[in-house]
Amino acid sequence: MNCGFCAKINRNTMNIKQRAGFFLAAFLMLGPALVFPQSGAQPRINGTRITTHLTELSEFGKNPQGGVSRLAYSDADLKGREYVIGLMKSAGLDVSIDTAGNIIGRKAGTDKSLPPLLVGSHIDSVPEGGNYDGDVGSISAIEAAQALRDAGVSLRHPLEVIIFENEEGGTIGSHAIGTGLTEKQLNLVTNGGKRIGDGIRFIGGDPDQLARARRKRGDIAAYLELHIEQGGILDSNKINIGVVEGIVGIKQWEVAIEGFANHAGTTPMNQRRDALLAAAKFIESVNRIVTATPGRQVGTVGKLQVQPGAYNVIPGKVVAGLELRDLDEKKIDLLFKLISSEADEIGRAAGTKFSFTQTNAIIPAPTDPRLRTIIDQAAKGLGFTTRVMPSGAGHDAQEIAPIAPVGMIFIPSVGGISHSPREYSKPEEIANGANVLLQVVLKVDRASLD
Ligand code: HGY
Ligand code: MN
Ligand code: MN
Repeated sequence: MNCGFCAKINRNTMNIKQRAGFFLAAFLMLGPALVFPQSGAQPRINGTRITTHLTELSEFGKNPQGGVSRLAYSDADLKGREYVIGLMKSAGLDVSIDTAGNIIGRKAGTDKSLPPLLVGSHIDSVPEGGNYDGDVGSISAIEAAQALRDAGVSLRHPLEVIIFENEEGGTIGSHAIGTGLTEKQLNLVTNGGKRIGDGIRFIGGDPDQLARARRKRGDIAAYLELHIEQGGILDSNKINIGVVEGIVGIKQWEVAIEGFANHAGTTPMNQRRDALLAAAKFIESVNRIVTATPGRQVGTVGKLQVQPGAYNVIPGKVVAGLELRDLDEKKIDLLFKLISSEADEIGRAAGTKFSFTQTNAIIPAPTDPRLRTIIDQAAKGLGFTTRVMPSGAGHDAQEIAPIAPVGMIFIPSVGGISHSPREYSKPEEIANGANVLLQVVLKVDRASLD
């Protein structure tokens, strides 16, 4: 052994007590190496490789603003999926697509009795999205598998790198695995214009066999996801790593406002039943009610379709999209009650009628406290500063939370910008997050959670 500590010891002169002390000290010093019985070198993330892969992935669905429009079930999505499948294969993973269309890259573990450890994220984007939301976690999860392979490290658990399909259209792929998709969800039309059921078939899944994609409690040892924060807390406070304590619940409604389409030149102002005017009052009321209630909840009307949509016709019908988010589901339900009862009043006063159809309900999900501790310790062990924080954005992790322990690692988003082509995270911060992810995988693999 060639180290300063050993050089000071003259073993020939040690008595039994001294020898025991020597071996204990040596064990403490070498502990980290000794607990990798299958390992060669200590695995490390290659940050340059992550940057290269992120840049290559950004070609699929590239838009002129510098971001991507890689909507789920589009041709760009399909091409991006082929690209990550190639990376997974290079990392030595056996790739398959489950019946929900999720991509799974698997590496067997050394202990056949253990369930898999899952790491991953998504590569679909919102319309005119950025190059980091989902991509960072997906590419970093593949990089973690590659780093383990490069270092010759085998895990006890099977490792599954998972790229969930259609995260941005309602965490569809992870929902299929966690609690299962309903017929109603399969019939919804996504931002890209396809029925979800048809989209799943388009990317290689089988919507008639979704039960085969479901997993139950005990089937997954843990799910870990690295993601950009998408807010500005880490960046503005110069904190390296966010330890996510929970992910907000998200409820969405399609709001139909029925008025009466009539001639815009001949109908007097006091005889109109203008659906768009009612919609405008509704949008203002959502903002006012959500803002006036104490707490961190948010509410948005982010979608509006006006019919028939002409300069010279009073709008006869509007379809709006309402979304409410909070860590407490009861808060969301209370806000919805206030909003819908004010909508009734607006409707009555404007001669219009509001009706609400709930299109999505993602329940809030706390992360696993043991994983929070492991993430925090792993980050600090690598010399990073941490902050425990909630996630205002939805994530696939919350769909897996009902059936398995989940943990999420955040890295800073510069300026807190996301769902925008201007979304950006620095390469070194991405590499930091990926190294934390890798260390957490190793720690969870060694210790198991239960
Ligand atoms: O909408 C969300 O919060 C997520 O980015 N899918
Ligand atoms: Mn997103
Ligand atoms: Mn995301």
